[in-house]
Amino acid sequence: MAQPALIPTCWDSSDSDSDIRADQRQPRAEASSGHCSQPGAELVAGLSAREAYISPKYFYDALGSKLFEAICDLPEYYPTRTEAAIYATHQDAMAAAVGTGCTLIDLGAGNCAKAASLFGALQPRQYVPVDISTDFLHQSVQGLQRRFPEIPMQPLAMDFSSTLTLPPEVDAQRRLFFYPGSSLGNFDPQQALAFLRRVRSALPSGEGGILIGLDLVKDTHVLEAAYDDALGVTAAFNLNVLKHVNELIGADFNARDWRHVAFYNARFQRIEMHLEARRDLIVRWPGARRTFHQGERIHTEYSHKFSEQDILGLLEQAGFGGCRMWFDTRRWFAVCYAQAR
Ligand code: AVI
Repeated sequence: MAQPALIPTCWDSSDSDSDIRADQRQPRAEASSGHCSQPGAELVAGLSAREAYISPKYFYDALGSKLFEAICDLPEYYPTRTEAAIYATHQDAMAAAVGTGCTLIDLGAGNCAKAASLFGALQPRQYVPVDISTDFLHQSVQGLQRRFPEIPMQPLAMDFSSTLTLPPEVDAQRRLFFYPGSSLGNFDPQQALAFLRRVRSALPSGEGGILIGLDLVKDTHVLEAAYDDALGVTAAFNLNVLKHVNELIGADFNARDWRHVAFYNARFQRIEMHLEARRDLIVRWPGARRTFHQGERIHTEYSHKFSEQDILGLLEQAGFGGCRMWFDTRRWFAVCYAQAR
């Protein structure tokens, strides 16, 4: 899920530098939604909130995208290779369920590798990789088009988390939305449902569907190791967001003052990632500053984990039916195909 570096445009500034007092702080907002149109305003709102937060979309500057690729290679981070094994093992059964000749719409395509691994089985009539990162997308598609000259490709650079209005170049027939990687888990449950409903409304009734990869609930030690690896790559990925925020809004975070915290919250079935202040400190950005006390945290990401029932319930509520699921041998990860009802 590569995302572009965002450019600071504006921030909510006060006339003078002032500490943010508890009674002035905003309520906790949904961490993974970009509900402010400007990154500066959104970041300042998050840093000024009573419980500070930074949306996980700010992980993905150039270095963050490389660190995420490195995470996918870590021995502890099982989701990427587990999902790939499910596609390798079950692609014929998936093609039998989906049928060949679909319009394959790949949400958050990145390097397009997961979708490409299914081209042989699915034989799509058109491939539509969608990603917010224009340069990365066009580079990936160029290489892919050379390997698969017979498949028409229509890359779309857009932020599909806010809209799924597709241009007329995207074939309306037999659309299959592909959403791998358990990225749905980075939304809050209500946002996840709203997102699936948007996907559903981009499909005509009774035609087309979604193929989605989701990480399953499992042993806490396995989950926590995946988000707190021995080499500290996930810690670097989390801390890198501070460097990116400094670039975006001119803040003066020092990554050395913060520690990576990741734990499984069983009540909400989610990994939570935070950055915790190592000492009392002040962070400044143009127009404001904030005191963080030792041990105070900035929330950076949720990664929800699902049961089979959660997946079926979510898809059902979003207007999908006829679900088929495939698993790896340990049942750590699920790939689900569901049709538009
Ligand atoms: C992109 N997303 C599905 C990853 C996840 O597992 O939630 C992001 C990630 N965060 C830390 N490690 C990986």
